[in-house]
Amino acid sequence: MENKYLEYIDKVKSNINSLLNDQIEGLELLNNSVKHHFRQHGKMLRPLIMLLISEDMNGREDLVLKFSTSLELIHNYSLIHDDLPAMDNDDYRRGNLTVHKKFGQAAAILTGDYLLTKAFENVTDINDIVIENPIKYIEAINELALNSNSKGMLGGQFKDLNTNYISDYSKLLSMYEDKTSALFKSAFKIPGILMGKSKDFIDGLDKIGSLFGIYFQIKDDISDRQKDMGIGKVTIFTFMTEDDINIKLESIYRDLLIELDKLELAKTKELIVGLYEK
Ligand code: GRG
Repeated sequence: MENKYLEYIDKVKSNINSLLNDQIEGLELLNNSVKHHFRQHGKMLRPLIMLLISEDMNGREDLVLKFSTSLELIHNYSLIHDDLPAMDNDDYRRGNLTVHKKFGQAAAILTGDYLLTKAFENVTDINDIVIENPIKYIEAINELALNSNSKGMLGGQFKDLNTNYISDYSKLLSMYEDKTSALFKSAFKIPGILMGKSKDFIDGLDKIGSLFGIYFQIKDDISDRQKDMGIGKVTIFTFMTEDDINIKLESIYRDLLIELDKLELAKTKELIVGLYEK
């Protein structure tokens, strides 16, 4: 991985470590569960994308670091909740026991809630930054909230629960767009919002987030195919043959690169090409 990427990832990790270091008497279980979950960080794709988009536009790294840290916290909350027995019921996450397996379901629910709330505590703690355009700053927070909530990730998870709803490919896409693309949309759009880019430009970033998330989710369906079949989960394989899925993926990827070129997002494009063409 390029040094610049590692540098960005290290900055987000160090932000996360210092933010989640509340030493409150009586909350040892919370400290332990957070420490356990973050023993292994993820790929940090969402913060990395946000920081590269900002670099492509000569945005302010300090502001975007704050938002990218919060975005990664929200992503981690969703994973902890998604692993619960009432959802995906997974015993392992990133090679370690899931939070509920190690500390129980109540601790896992509350740890997820803690990360979600901490994300908004972090972006609204403005002591360490200078905000030149408070309206745009609030719009960026709103974007993060919208993409996390019922018009975004949480809504997608509810659509996923509603098996009657996913009756065809377009409904599946609408669920993927919410469940998976929404947080990526935050990654692509927030730097543009903070910089006060035009509506057309932000719409372009939204489209890129949507395409990237769907591409990412279909790839995930392909790698989890056997596991998903075993539990009868509705995925893209429910509606399409493998050949058609590959054709679809290629066309989404082509469109994604075209949109990145249109907005001259060269460094972000380089990351994506590096991820999928190696
Ligand atoms: C909203 C209550 C509530 C729960 C959240 C929406 C949700 C439940 C979970 C979504 C998690 C999920 C399965 C998303 C699909 C996308 C996906 C494969 C995420 C994994 O993301 P990576 O690969 O993970 O970026 P790392 O480990 O690298 O951070």
